[in-house]
Amino acid sequence: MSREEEIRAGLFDHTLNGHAPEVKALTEEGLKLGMDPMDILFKALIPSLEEVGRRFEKGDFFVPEMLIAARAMQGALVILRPLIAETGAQPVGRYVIGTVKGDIHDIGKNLCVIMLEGAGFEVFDLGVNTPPEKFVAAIEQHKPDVIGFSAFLTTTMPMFKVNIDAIAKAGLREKVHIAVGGAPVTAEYAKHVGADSYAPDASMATRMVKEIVGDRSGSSQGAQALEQAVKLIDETLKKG
Ligand code: B1M
Repeated sequence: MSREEEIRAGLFDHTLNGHAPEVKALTEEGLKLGMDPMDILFKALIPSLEEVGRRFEKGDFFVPEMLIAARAMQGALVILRPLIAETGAQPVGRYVIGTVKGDIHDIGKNLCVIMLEGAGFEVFDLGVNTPPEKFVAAIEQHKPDVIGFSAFLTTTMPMFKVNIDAIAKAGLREKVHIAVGGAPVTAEYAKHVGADSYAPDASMATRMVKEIVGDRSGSSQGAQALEQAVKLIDETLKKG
């Protein structure tokens, strides 16, 4: 096994077991060896978190285990994010995103942020548990091309409709494209609540939004990273 393979396996195991210092150290070592940040993300960290979810469903893991695994991964994301984000280029568009009220999951949303930044968007991240009025205020303040809502629980998905109604009530509905996503969300549900688009994952979300605002970034580093990410995600998903 090469050192790179050992690092991928180590990242998978240590994320699964919530060993944050080891995840951080291996991420740093991998980067020093020249490993691609996208490779670290999509071939080690995300598959590990998917395994966490499977174990939670089976009853082998409980909330504390999910939490420490997520924290361990977040530590790696902090290191990877600036490497994926594009620097210095003219933004291709503005994007406001947040996890809806009542929902504190943020890893999937953070991945969307990383990918969007990587593709050249100026992103305003409102964080988790975001109330409708905060989304409305962000549209008024930042005048984004797109606003994105993430929901990760079946119980918080109805907040999409509440947010959209609040945006309409503020007279802003025609001014912004509304995108939704998150693990339990479907295209049918998105349509049902009146969203403009739905994407199943961060790469698709980024691809769609680039089409919406028109890609003025050419073949920038960020755009190339995005294309690479799309390929890696597709591969990861195909493997299951
Ligand atoms: Co929670 N949790 N959790 N959890 N958690 C899930 C989501 C769950 C599926 C686990 C399970 O049962 N298998 C389940 C939800 C079931 C359901 O409603 N369908 C669940 C539950 C039940 C809960 C609690 C209720 C548990 C409890 O307390 N009894 C509780 C709720 C807390 C709350 O929010 N109010 C809870 C808590 C937590 C932790 C805090 C411990 C932790 C979150 C830590 C954090 O995020 N900082 C946690 C975790 C880690 C998970 C799992 C294991 C992993 C989530 C994750 O990060 N996935 C998750 C199980 C799983 O997903 N297999 C689970 C990886 C991430 C890359 O994927 O989030 O799908 P995902 O994001 C994707 C896409 O969804 C998409 O792009 C992302 C990247 O490709 N996407 C968009 C996301 N936003 C988008 C927006 C877009 C477009 C695409 O456009 C705008």
